[in-house]
Amino acid sequence: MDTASLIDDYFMLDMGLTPEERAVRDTIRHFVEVEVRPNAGRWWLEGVFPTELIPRLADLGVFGAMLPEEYGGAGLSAVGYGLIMQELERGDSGLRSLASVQSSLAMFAVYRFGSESQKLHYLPAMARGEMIGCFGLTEPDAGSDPGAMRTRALKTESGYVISGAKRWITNGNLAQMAVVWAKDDEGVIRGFIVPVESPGFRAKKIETKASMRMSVTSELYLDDVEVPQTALLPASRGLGSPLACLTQARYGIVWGVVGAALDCLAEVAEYVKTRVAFGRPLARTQLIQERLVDMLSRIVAMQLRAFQLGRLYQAGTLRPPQVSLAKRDNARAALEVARLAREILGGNGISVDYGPIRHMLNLETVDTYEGTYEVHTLAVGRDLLQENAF
Ligand code: TGC
Ligand code: FAD
Repeated sequence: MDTASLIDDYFMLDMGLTPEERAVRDTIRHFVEVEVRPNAGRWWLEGVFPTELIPRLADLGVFGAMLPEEYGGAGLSAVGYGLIMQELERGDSGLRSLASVQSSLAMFAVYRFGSESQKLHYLPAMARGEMIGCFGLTEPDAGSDPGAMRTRALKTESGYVISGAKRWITNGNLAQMAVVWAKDDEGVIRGFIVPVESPGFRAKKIETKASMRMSVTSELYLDDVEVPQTALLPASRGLGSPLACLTQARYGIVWGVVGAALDCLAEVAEYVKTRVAFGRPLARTQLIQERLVDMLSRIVAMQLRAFQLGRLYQAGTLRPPQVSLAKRDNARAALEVARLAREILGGNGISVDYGPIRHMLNLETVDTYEGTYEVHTLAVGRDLLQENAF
């Protein structure tokens, strides 16, 4: 077997996939290889998301892939969805982020907590990529502890008036609709669908990022935004509602980061075969081999976690703390793989002509968002010991 095939599937997990899962993975992989990888470095440096990819991603069935067909989804398995995330993140974490937020956060929030008319109005249009969503939970002063949010949705005769600010919101300036989490008059967290053209709503792109540069990240300002009663996601109630959405997105991240790590290892494995130092290729050097094997070992562990999580998801037995442990460990392992890859590339490693520095800087975000390493450590600690140490 060639090096590239060995890297992709050292433990032959492919044999556990259905023909549909393999087909979806291969289709997205081809798309990313041809349309994304050659341009990713440039897009990342320019700090733009190539919006022309959105209809292409929709045509490939990426958005809401797990949702039922009546809502525009493909009814894909959890493993199939995970493989889509893996292949997108092989291209760039920012590409996977756009898809994660659209599918697992915005669409999932409507699917899980919305009324039937909200589902029929939003989900098919979002699956077609005609409408992009964002998910406003984090605030300038409430990130790890979203229960401390200050955004308020006060009841009026005809609906609600929402005031507050959200920060670090993926897709904020690309979106046509925002799922905004706010406390009602009783202090209970509820979800609202806010069209971005609503008077008083403003999104401002954050321009200073040295990570996730291909992803659009924004601040949202809501200055007395009036929304009708029909904007409320009626089944949302309490912090558990946004957290249920996060579990979906974290599941996707567990798979996604495998793609970034695979891309890093594949690139350096080819590089060391031809890069000569001290009269021989780096590949014939023990310390270099050890590093590559360490990277492979981390990737295999990441893949095993992702596959088993997918099986638990499909069996209906997945518990949020299991997702926490896998998100924590896969994001950190991918970051370590990317750092090793960058190092092995030497001076070339700091150029976006090669993938690892871009993946490495992106993965600093992935390690932080959707719950930091520490937050997930404490979530698992609480599960293990039944003691809350937050
Ligand atoms: P806690 O008492 O634990 O929970 C409150 C209620 O929620 C339930 N719950 C969950 N439900 C579903 N999934 C989960 N993962 C859940 N975790 C908890 C829980 O059972 C409880 O329900 P009930 O009925 O008893 O009320 O709440 P806490 O205040 O102690 O907080 C727990 C903590 C710290 C783990 C939570 O606040 C947390 O996860 N913080 C991290 C915040 C975070 O991850 N933010 C992410 C923002 S979105 C984002 O980053 C998008 S990036 C996307 C991209 O670009 O790809
Ligand atoms: P803080 O909560 O201020 O934490 C700072 C540090 O303190 C962290 O290291 C943390 O682990 C540590 N810490 C906090 N509490 C404890 C404790 N009890 N014990 C030990 N250590 C602790 N949010 C959204 O709602 N929607 C999005 O679409 C979105 N997209 C994002 C995109 C990007 C590029 C980024 C960077 C963030 C995004 N986020 C989004 C926000 C993200 O989820 C938060 O940044 C993250 O949850 C951490 O919150 P914080 O930045 O406020 O850090």
